[in-house]
Amino acid sequence: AATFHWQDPLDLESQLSPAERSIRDVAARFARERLAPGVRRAHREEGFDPGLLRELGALGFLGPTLSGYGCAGTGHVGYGLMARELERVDSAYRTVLSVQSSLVMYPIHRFGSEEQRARYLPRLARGELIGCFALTEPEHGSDPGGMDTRATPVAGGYRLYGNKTWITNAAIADLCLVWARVDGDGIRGFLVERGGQGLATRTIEGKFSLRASNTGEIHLDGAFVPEERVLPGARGLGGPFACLNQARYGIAWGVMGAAEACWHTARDYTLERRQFGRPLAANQLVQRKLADMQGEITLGLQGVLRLGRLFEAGAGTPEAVSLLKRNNCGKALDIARQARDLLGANGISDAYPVIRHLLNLETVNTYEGTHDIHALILGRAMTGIQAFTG
Ligand code: TGC
Ligand code: FAD
Repeated sequence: AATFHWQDPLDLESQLSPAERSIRDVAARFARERLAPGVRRAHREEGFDPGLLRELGALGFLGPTLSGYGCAGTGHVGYGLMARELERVDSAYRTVLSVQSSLVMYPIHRFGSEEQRARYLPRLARGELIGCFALTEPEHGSDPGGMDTRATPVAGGYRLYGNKTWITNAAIADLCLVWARVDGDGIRGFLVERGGQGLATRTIEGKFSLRASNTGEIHLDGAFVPEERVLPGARGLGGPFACLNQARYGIAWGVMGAAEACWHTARDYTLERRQFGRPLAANQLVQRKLADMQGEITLGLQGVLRLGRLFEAGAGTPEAVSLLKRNNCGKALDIARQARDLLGANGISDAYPVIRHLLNLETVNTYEGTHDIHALILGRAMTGIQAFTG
């Protein structure tokens, strides 16, 4: 007779190939042994160790779905499984994976020249170079199409003027992919190497969320970018949005890992903790909350698995990505809030991972398109009416 596993009610495990299970096992072990022991301190001290990139690179986790140039060439489901395991420890670690792989390596692979690919991808894949993706500006978050950053043509290239903010890895990146407007030529992607004049970065301090990740500002005051450092294949907003499709897909997997960590913690805690002479888990209200978590996580995982298979068949769509980025982030945030409640006072202590996940998920629900922006993307696809601008 078939056996019911409470952690995996629809048997996700049997839907993975042996190669995918082995990627998952490597990621889970790395997350458990290398990341988990230091995460509380990293969160408290807002610490990020750039050496982590080299370790991820050594595992073949950077740009994993890309082929050639030292990239592993795994499938989309394998990438999703990595994201889930890293985010089971902390969203900051999955963020590193997303930015380097989907937002920096992917555009160079897809839109870059052969010279750009050869120059950057192998070192990015090994984690020797750290990249960042600079789209958001102080006055343009959800509407990047209104960006103010300009690239002015000069002899041999361009000079960049403008400010980017809320950029993951800004202050530690060796290579910044800056999206800027060229008058008469639309939005283009510029590979800005650190070290030149006119580029300054600053860490944003005092975040209550994603504290184990570096987030910063980029100030461009005439930074020179030679013509050969402009991505030749990207024109218009379709360039950055193509990268976001990849990253949002990984996020939809990743947040399920954070949600699972909260669910399992809440289950263990309510089995152990006794009030009114019996375990908290003996109360119907508590069991209902645990069942809600189990249901949403199980469905969310099946959703991203299906989307990964669609991508692998060349049939993934941006709208399907929006559906699962939105659903899974929103559900993960709800689950973290419920889990925090079930832990009572202990729920606000970093002796347990729940409050950290809850705080992190507030960011993840916002970046890469907020929950409501994804609703509007889906609303437009359903009705044919765009409601972004009223
Ligand atoms: P819209 O008119 O819809 O489109 C403009 C052009 O872009 C194309 N396009 C897409 N192409 C590929 N994939 C997609 N998902 C695409 N969405 C749009 C579209 O076909 C069009 O092309 P063309 O050739 O016709 O010009 O543009 P809009 O200005 O109306 O934008 C609509 C909206 C609101 C959906 C869009 O601006 C949006 O998604 N806003 C959210 C902004 C966002 O997600 N920012 C993320 C910044 S990066 C980040 O947060 C990293 S966090 C770190 C981590 O990931 O871990
Ligand atoms: P706003 O766009 O000002 O939105 C504020 C509120 O208004 C939201 O609730 C939104 O849903 C709502 N809203 C906006 N427009 C509408 C509308 N038309 N209808 C209804 N509601 C609307 N960006 C990068 O480019 N690169 C990065 O690496 C990066 N990393 C990040 C890391 C962190 C820790 C954080 C917090 C953000 C990061 N971001 C990054 C920025 C992120 O993508 C933006 O914060 C996000 O796109 C939202 O933009 P905003 O913060 O300006 O909010």
